[in-house]
Amino acid sequence: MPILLKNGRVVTADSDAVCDILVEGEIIAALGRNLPANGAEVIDCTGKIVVPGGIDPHVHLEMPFMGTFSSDTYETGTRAALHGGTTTVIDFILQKQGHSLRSALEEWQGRATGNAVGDYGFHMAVTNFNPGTKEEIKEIMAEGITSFKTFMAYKGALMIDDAQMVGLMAEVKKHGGLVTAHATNGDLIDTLVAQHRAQGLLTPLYHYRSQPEVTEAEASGRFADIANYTGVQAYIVHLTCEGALNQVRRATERNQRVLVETCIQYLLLDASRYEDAAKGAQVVMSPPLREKKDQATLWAGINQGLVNVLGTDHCPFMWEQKLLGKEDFSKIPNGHPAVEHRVELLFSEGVNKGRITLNKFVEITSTNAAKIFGMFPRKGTISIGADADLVIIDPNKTHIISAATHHMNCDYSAYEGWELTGKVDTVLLRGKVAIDAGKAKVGRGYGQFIRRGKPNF
Ligand code: DUC
Ligand code: ZN
Ligand code: ZN
Ligand code: ZN
Repeated sequence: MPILLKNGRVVTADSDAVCDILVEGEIIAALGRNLPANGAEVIDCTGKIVVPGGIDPHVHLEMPFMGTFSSDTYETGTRAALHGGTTTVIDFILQKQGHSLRSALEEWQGRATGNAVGDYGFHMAVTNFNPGTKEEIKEIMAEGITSFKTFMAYKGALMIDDAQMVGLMAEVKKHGGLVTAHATNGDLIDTLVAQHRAQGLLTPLYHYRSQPEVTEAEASGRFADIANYTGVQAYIVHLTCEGALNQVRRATERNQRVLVETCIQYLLLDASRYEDAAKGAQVVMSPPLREKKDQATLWAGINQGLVNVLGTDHCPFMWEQKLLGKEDFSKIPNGHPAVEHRVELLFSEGVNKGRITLNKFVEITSTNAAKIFGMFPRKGTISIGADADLVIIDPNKTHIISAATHHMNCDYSAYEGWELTGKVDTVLLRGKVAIDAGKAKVGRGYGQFIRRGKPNF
C-alpha cells in the first residue's frame, strides 16, 4: 500500500518547506502540498521534521580486532542504527596480511549477507598494497566498493607505509575512486605506548597520552601531501583536533580539497573522561577524545565547510571485552558504541542548541556522505525517484540515553543519563516503515547491500 506523509516540515541539505510525501513501492513518487490520499496509508507529520535517512559511513560490525570481535553483528548493529534514524551504514572490510582483497570481501559478505536489517555498503581497507592487490582495485570498484581505506597506524596488523600509500593512491586515482585514511602516526604512537608501559603507566589515561595531537596532525598533513602529489580524491576519517584540521586548511590554500569526517563523540565528549581509571576504558578509542578547544574547532569547521561528514566509528565492545586491558591500556579493545545516537545527539546538541542549522544537520548526517560515497541521489535526499528512506523527528520530545534501553549490543553508553531534546519517531527504509514508535517493523535480511558509484561531490 502506498504511504502518504502529511504536513511534515520536509528538510533537505538545501530546502525546507512543509509538504506531503507520497511513497510508492520503495521510492518517493510525489512531493507537494495537499496530495490526495487515494487509499494510501496516511502518516500525520504535523509539527514533525522529515529528513532523509541518515548515513553513517564509519562503522565496524563484527570486526575481528585486537584479539576479539566488535560486539554488534550486522543484525544488531543495523537495527540499532535504524532506531536512531540511520538507514544506511558503510562498514570496513579489512584485508588480511598475505591475503587478497577478494578473500576479505567474501569473508565480510559471509557475515553481512542475509543478516542486515538496514542497508549497508563496504569500504575496502587495503592493509598490504602489493602487485597482486594493485590488480584487484578495478575489480573491487566493479563490485560497488569505490572507497579504499588506509591505516597509518596499527603497525603489524593494519598499517601501510608511505610507499604503499603512493602506489595505492595512484591506482585508485586511475579508476576514479577515493582513498580514505585513519591518519595518525603509528610509529610515534607505538614509541609513546612503549615508553608509558616501561614506566608502569598503564591506566586508560595513558592511552590518551600516547596519542597527542601531533600524532594526528602530522599524519593528516602527510596524507594530504601524498594525495596532492598523486591527485587522488582524499578523505580523512574520524578527524578529531585543531592541529589536524589546520593541515586540511593548509591544503585548501593550494586549491586541494581534502574531505573530512568527524564523529559525534569528538564534538561532545572530551579527554577528561580518561581520568576515571575505573570507567575510562569505555571511551578508549583511536584517535582518543580530545580537548574542549578541539570541539570548538570542529563545530566551527562544520560551519566553515571544512568538516563534511559526521560518522561514529561505531566499534562496540562489551565491558567484559574492555577488561582484557584492565592491567594495561594498550590491550583495551579500541572503540565504543555510537551508531544509534549520532542523529539524535546532533539534533539535540547541534540544531536545538543553535550551533548548526537544520540544513547543515541534513548535509553532514546524510547528503554529503551519499555524494562522497557514490549513492546520491538514490540516498541522501528527498526527491522524486529517490529511495524512500525517511526519518520523522519529533523536535520537542525529550528522552534519556541509557544502555538499559538502547538497541546496540553493548552494556554501557558513554552518554548514560544524557537527556536529549528531539527524538526519532518513525523511520522508513526503502518505502517500508522500519521503526514505528520505538518498535522495529522490519527484520533480519531486509537490509540490502548498496553497490556504490564513484564519488560525486
Ligand atoms: N579506532 C577505534 O577506536 N576502533 C576501531 C578502529 C579504529 O581505528
Ligand atoms: Zn533514542
Ligand atoms: Zn580508525
Ligand atoms: Zn574506524
